[in-house]
Amino acid sequence: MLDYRTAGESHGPALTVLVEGLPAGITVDNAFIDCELARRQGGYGRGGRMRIERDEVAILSGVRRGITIGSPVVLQITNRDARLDETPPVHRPRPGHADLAGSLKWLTVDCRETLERASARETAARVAAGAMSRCLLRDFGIDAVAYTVQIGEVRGEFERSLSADELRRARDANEAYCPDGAAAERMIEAIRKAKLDKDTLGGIVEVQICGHPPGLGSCMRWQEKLDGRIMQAVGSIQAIKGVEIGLGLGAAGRCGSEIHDPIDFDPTHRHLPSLGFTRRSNNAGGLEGGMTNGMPIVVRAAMKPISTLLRGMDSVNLLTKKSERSEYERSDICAVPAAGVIVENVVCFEVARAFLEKFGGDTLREVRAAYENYLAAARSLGGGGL
Ligand code: EPS
Repeated sequence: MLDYRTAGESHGPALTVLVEGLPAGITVDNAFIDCELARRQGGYGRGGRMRIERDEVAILSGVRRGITIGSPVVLQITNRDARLDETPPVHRPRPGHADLAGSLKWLTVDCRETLERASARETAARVAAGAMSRCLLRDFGIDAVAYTVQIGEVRGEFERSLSADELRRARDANEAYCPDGAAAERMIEAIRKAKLDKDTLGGIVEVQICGHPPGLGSCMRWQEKLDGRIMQAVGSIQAIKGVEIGLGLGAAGRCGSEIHDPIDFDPTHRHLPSLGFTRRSNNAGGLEGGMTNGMPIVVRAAMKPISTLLRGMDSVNLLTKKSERSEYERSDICAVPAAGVIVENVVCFEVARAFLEKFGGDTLREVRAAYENYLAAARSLGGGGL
């Protein structure tokens, strides 16, 4: 099974990620992985750390002459700000960060022991794994694009049905990573204001995946439901507090007749991975019964504001149990644009895992044969020239 594990502390020597289960024969696009890492470092509102780091991936195993050979892949991202042993102790936990919960869990008065691993620095490794999995997905025409929908109270308004390329172009034209350029300016202004107020801002990002076939995931075992897996993957990203698929929470107060997506068949689409079944809307976000239905997968995530505040918050000193303001460590004001990059790549990894569960083989050649075999069988289903 395709899987990954990350290791590394925020100020340790490096972050690593072990990716297991990739078939042999995938062409690894290092430049693409590095580009995703650079995008994650960017976006308006990032702090001083991102001026120090220059995240690039070193491939330590599993790849020969740029092509996977079926063995475990280890990716490494070196930390330039590597000074773990020299970092000072932290005794005043920041509300919202892992500081207090981790100190109580690991029986320590030094929050540093937890925060180094809890830090969102770890998401660089997850992006590297996701981008690696996309080297496979891209071979099958599966594409993904994520963008900022909201920062603070500023919401972007834009056409969601634009092509992935159009969305990417509009998104990449500003530092809020929002396809609505006018809203992006107001988002950036809101981040500037939060900085002056010594405060932080959260927001909402959305990802769309397209080009995948139906039938990824399963309704047979709860562990195989792709919606559940995606929600876990996204919900486990640092600072993410809400995950929605399709209409999400918005479906709860509406009638079934209003929100379910009517089914049509368009023979001119039958050569596409969706096999010709089209939907008049996509409120399900491409997932029904824990399986892809051929429509784009649409996932939204809500990120809380960064928990390290320059102005601090009421807290307690763990050494004295006396009330004090929380610790301030150099931090970001807003990392919502970066969250879009992370969500895009972690969702891709889950899609790649489900893809290989259905079409997996030792080599890319076998995966392709299984994929094409499935599409041919699915197209020959039923009557009416399907
Ligand atoms: C983070 C604190 C900051 C962020 C960091 C997440 O790091 P530092 O304490 O070194 O300034 O910059 O994010 C990253 C390093 C990153 O690569 O995204 C935290 O406490 O979660």
